[in-house]
Amino acid sequence: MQQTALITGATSGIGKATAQLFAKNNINLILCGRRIEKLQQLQQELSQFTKVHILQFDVRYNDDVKKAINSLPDEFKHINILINNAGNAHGLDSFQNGNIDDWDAMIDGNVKGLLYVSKAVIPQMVERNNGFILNIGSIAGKDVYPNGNVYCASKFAVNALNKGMRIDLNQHNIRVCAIHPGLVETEFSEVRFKGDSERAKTVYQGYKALQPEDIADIIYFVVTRPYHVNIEDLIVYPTAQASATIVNKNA
Ligand code: NDP
Ligand code: 8X3
Repeated sequence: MQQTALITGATSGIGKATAQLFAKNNINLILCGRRIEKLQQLQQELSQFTKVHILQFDVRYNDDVKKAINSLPDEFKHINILINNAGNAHGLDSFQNGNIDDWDAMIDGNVKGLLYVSKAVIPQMVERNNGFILNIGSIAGKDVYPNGNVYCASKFAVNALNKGMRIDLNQHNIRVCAIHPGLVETEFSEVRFKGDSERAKTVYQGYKALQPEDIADIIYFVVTRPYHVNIEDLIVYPTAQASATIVNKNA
């Protein structure tokens, strides 16, 4: 049967690479994000391979999330795979110097946004007794690093929600998985450092960081296992990274 995947944060990085790989494997796509022009470009690029529908909304606003998902045309209503990927870090400040707007953006986007989208999609999976939810966590959700405070807290929450979903959705035959990447070269650091490209570049200098396509490959592997196989939790580092704080920049 033709599968349909809804991917949040499809306008760049991991979400975009996943959309590209899914499209080439003939999975129908619902691509979500706030930047409409990026969604339109991707829709144009991928429509040669599969059916693509785009939804522009900000995951922080529950009414917008519900409206967008309720607006899906019939041929996209049946969602088999939900990729909860939208999220970012905002700032890298000590707790005492933290910025409340940054904290709100991370808690609202990375945690509440994931909840809102899941809440909008899960009922149909429960009804069908079938579905796959893949949550993008982070190594920041496994270990706290200096100045990571609220971003780490948001990803610890994703880790907990992944476990909670697994437990509660088990009776409904729904598969749930989290992937926790280390350093991936995307727009992530640009956003974290508020458009300071020079500072963002230094994060990925001196070693080979993971590329978004590396994570997309793993996502595709996980979602294409036979239905009785559920990979629960994967931590993926670049070879040069040993932990949240140890990166060998001289390899
Ligand atoms: P990018 O900045 O490249 O992509 C982030 C995506 O999330 C964009 O498509 C953005 O779309 C979307 N997004 C962010 N905030 C919102 C929002 N409020 N509403 C809707 N969409 C939103 O970064 P990555 O690809 O690296 O990040 C993807 C996920 O991977 C995130 O959850 C991140 O925390 C996680 N991660 C990243 C790692 C890394 O090193 N890069 C490592 C571990 C985890 P738009 O701006 O168009 O709305
Ligand atoms: C993104 C990876 O190490 O910047 O989640 O937190 S890190």
